[in-house]
Amino acid sequence: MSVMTMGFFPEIITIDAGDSITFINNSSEVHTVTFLSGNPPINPFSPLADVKIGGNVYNGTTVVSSGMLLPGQSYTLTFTNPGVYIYQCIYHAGMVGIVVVNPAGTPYPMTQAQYNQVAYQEVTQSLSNGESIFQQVNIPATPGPNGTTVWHVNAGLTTPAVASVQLTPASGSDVTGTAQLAIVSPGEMSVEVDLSGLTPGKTYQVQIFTGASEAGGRLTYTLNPVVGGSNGTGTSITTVKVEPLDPYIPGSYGIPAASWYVNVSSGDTAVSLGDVIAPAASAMRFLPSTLTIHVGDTVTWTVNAPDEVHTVTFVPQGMEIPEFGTPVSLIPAGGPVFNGSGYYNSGPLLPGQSYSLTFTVPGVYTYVCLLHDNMGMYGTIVVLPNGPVNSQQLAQLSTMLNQLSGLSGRVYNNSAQISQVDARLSSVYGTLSQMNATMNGLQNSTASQGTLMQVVNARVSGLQSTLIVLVILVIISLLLNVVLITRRR
Ligand SMILES: [Cu+2]
Repeated sequence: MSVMTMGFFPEIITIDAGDSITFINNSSEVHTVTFLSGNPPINPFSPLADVKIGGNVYNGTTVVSSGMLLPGQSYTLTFTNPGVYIYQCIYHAGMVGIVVVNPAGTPYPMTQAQYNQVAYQEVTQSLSNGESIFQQVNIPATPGPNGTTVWHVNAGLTTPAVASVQLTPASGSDVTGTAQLAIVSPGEMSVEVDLSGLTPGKTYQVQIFTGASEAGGRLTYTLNPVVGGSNGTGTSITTVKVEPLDPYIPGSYGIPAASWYVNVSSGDTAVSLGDVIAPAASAMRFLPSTLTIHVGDTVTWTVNAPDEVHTVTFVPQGMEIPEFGTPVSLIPAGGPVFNGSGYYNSGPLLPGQSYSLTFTVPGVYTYVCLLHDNMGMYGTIVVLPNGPVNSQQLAQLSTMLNQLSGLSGRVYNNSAQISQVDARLSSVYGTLSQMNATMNGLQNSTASQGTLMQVVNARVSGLQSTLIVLVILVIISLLLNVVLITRRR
């Protein structure tokens, strides 16, 4: 998989006090489900991020956290008190969701099936946004020293931090419109609000709250007001200062996937409002994935995603790819000049951070992200010699490229074989469970046969006693007959 989306789906869910929610990690990444309840954020790189905090009941005031949820794992929480609760994944800045808890007995706005539909739409939308990432890769190379070139590679890439919000009428008004949010530079967000159905000459306040439009929240940004024009429309554009999504990741500027809503009001009355839903999608790839350069050139990798951490790691032949988290994976190694062999590692690159290597030896070099190698996050640098390439060098190069494609072919074959084995195993499991079911059935039928036998036995013995009684009766009547016959004589 090359595109991954970051969010909780559905982004907003409304339940009643006493209800439970099961959060399932349906991804290849690790996540947490963490309710901070206004307490300070947890450092994603501290061990506290990985451990479960609190029980499985949330009263709205304490910190509860699932700890590290591996792919396929789930976490269930029961909500005891009405309120609007924001939760997040500690590892992925901006991965935020909302639970609205109404008093027990309040009718539900949606069924589970409807929420599933909303979740499907949100995921589909963000994944199709994600596909567009591959069209945006276009960073020009820049001149380096002594006639060399500095090339740029995106280590992962996320959809632009933008969100489009539909504003729907409230309090019986006719005011509709849209709000467009966009991070325009680190620390700056621009918001354009376009409204119609306004009273000409009237001034409307526009604000962003943290919470959910159906349940209220806390004022976060005040935007420029909108004045109704003669045709009932109006616009305002505001640039506001924003904080990083995660204070522990300074470059994490973005729009949270959920937890904001835009509120248009007249006096104290809300006349139009809408939730900001901005699930981001990331390409878990090095873009461009293959780059051809010349000896002496430099490659600079930059993490262009507010919510991801990657590494750029060259692992020499014969060495196993290190597991992320081990010291060898975390400590930068190799220095700034790549001489064609050996272990080179950027260490974890946070959002906005870069890593550069200058290549001095012609060759074909494959590198990997130690966190996302399981998703196929590999890249290749082809280093050509300077000056004209002779036919022998070209032949060597094509041999190396062939070997490389052979290797990747083998990897694909292996994974295909593994999935075949998986399929066979699951069919064996299926057969086993069928056999179990048959065995159970057999046992049941044996048991019922036993019961039948008992019934038959009981009947037979009943019949036997009846028969004995009958025989006795017959004997008695015979005797009586004999006696009568004897008397008649
Ligand atoms: Cu990565």
